[in-house]
Amino acid sequence: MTTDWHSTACILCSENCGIEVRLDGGRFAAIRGDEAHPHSKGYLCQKAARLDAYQNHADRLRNPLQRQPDGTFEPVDWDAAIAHIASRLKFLRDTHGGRSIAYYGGGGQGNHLGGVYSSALRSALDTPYIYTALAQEKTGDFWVNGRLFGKQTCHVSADIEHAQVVVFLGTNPWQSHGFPRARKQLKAIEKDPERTMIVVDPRVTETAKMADLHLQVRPGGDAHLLAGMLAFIVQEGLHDEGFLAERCADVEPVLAALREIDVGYYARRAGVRVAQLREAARIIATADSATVRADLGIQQSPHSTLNSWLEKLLFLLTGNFGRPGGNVFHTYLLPLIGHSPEPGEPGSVLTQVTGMHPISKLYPPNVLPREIDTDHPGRTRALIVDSANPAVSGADTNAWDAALGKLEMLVVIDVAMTETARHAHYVLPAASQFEKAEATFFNLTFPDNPFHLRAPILDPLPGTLPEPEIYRRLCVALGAMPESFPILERVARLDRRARRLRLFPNALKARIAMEPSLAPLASLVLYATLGKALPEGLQSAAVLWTGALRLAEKHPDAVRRAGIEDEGAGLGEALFRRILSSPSGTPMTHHRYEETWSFLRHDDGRIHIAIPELLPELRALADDEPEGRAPFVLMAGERRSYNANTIFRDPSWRKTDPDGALRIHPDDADRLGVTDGDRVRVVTARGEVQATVERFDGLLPGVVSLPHGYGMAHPGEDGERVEVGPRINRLTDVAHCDAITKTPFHKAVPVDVVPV
Ligand SMILES: Nc1nc2c(c(=O)[nH]1)N[C@H]1C(S)=C(S)[C@@H](COP(=O)(O)OP(=O)(O)OC[C@H]3O[C@@H](n4cnc5c(=O)[nH]c(N)nc54)[C@H](O)[C@@H]3O)O[C@H]1N2
Ligand SMILES: Nc1nc2c(c(=O)[nH]1)N[C@H]1C(S)=C(S)[C@@H](COP(=O)(O)OP(=O)(O)OC[C@H]3O[C@@H](n4cnc5c(=O)[nH]c(N)nc54)[C@H](O)[C@@H]3O)O[C@H]1N2
Ligand code: SF4
Ligand SMILES: [Mo]
Repeated sequence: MTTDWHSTACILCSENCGIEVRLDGGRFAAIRGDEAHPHSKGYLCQKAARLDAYQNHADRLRNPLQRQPDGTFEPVDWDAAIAHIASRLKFLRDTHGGRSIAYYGGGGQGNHLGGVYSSALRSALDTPYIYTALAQEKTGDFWVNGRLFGKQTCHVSADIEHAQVVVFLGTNPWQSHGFPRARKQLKAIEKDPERTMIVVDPRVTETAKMADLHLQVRPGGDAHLLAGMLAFIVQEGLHDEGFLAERCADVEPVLAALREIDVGYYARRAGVRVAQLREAARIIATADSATVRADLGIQQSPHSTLNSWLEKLLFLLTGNFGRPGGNVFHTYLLPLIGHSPEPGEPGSVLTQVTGMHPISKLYPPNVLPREIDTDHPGRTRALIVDSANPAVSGADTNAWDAALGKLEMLVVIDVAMTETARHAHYVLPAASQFEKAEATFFNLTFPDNPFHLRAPILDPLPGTLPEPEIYRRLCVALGAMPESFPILERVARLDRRARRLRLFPNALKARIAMEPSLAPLASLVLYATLGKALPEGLQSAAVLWTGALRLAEKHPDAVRRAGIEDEGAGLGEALFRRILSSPSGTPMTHHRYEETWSFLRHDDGRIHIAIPELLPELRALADDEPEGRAPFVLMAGERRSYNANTIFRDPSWRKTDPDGALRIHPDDADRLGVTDGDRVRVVTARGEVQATVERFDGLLPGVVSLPHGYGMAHPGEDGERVEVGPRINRLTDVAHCDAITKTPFHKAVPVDVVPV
């Protein structure tokens, strides 16, 4: 065992807390929080201790695999696999057009560095289609941001640390986190008599138990609740007229719609007492500062996109934006998302079968099974999946299984043999996130925003490759780029030796001017040139250079305030060097609050409060009926102590809840004649799963809950693969989703529960 501690990060949720690992051969002998990490400062939750179950388990991939006619997989060498995949994709592109090919994923909770290079592959394949999990949860939020602030990249986060009042809307940060050192911050708010926590959740969650005020909304009732709160604020004159006049446009249509609302009726429809609704609204509107943090509870439930708008109106109408303890914009080194024009505007490419438009450049997983499983000549015929497992995580497993089976070419790039990989023609083994350079782009904080480039702490498992190298080889085999760039490589090495990139930028420009088809592949050109001149193991960091230059150019003062010093273009270089030499991460920007206004992208510099497409849906709430009565409403996908998306596949990592229990109200359990440990069938029109009962009095009667992150198959002791826990998307239906974004309504699935 080595006694050295190696700096890296936990990869199990968007926080990517800094960790230090002590190794014993290839195993993680000990893990502790990294005090030097600018974001997490030593903080960890219980899941990080189990990371060895990600790094070392029976289903790690060690070879490219090719599916045989009988459905088994045989190892093939990398060159043969790359050559065959490229020739097949080239054939499909040249015969049916690039739009017959789609890409899915590109990064999970912490591995976003490789995905950046995938844009080069998409460009070589001539496809605009990128599907990701983000487009089944956050695109409603992004779309609303585009309307309010001018661009879908104007992402908003919550300044929880400095807020007097914090509102958690459909999120349980005690389990899911979603902001730095979540449990510590929750405890600090709970203890402080000057601060108030408001939780909106149909369930008595760990977070709700700490709240000053818990609004136990009925599932799917948030649009009524939020509209009711906003209406109360406007009708009582508690909205911030000064802020609206100074900073906003199109205010009147929104105020007019809110003035019409019967607050008492909306409270009843939401399932909360009107006095409680009023109290919550009054606290938010009269606080020194208030911030709203929302997540899946309002995003993956009925009225998803409308909910995202109303959620933002809550902090906008009360003036809690762009100031300490409110909601704020933030910087990024490289953006996770882009901006898509509206359907019909130039540059918007619809999907060919369902006619779906992109939001933030992303296409929603909910339409993909229908894009594949059809005779339509424009159907998707080939799919490349990287870092995702839609056969488990996509809504409607039956639809996915059928669609994946129809593809003419499915390539899965993963560290493990997944349920999606089982359908693949080729499975390509990636080095794990501890065996290559990695980074998260989930850096969403303001006024301080850090960045953490992680160096590999282990050699790649023999037979595996990092994703940028896989993409480079595919692009070379497709004939889209040369195998090497000898001159650029030499220039990069010389420059790096002189510690400053003097000649390289112009040499790169000249090379691309000579061969303009390389421009969209610039990330891979950087990888193949500058990357080789970077310190050992950090080749994939090459693309961060452009991010650092751009960030320093856009926000020079904020970069300097983060402690990075140099002049002109040198500032970006200095930031890049700082990133390369900070194993525990580094601050990258420090802003002043008044500077948030410079992030706004509307030409008039104002927030455009009204969203014409959503006003009718807001008005229609007045006579909107709850969805049809099934015996139960299932919240399909709770975050608990021992789930972490589908990242951990080996079930031995769990200390509790080994098979992902169905939580059910005791009265309902009694009525069904079941008790703790009994097995039940959960049934919908799309399928069924079995689950173990856990009586849970924190649920409303008639509402049941199953966890996310179960149902993956893992080899048992006899080598036989066994599915562990409920594979909940057997129950969900691709069609049960938001009209604008196609985000699934996972939090309100009508089900029946039947004793076994
Ligand atoms: N432990 C753990 N943490 C995780 C993950 C994980 O798998 N495990 N996954 C990560 C990912 S990818 C994400 S996106 C986040 C998600 O993080 P969260 O959104 O916080 O997690 P969930 O538990 O899915 O849902 C949050 C809450 O919504 C409530 N809810 C259900 N229906 C409704 C409703 O109609 N209205 C309201 N207001 N609330 C409702 C649920 O009771 C639940 O407490 O978590 C991240 N963190
Ligand atoms: N019913 C229901 N469905 C849901 C949810 C829900 O609440 N309810 N939650 C949804 C949400 S919010 C999300 S974000 C999605 C998440 O679902 P997905 O987008 O499918 O992502 P993950 O489950 O994180 O899967 C990550 C995959 O990446 C692989 N991986 C890990 N490290 C690496 C690496 O370094 N390289 C490569 N190439 N692969 C790697 C893992 O082995 C795993 O197969 O699930 C969604 N599905
Ligand atoms: S799961 Fe999330 S909060 Fe917990 S240690 Fe890992 S990154 Fe941090
Ligand atoms: Mo997510």
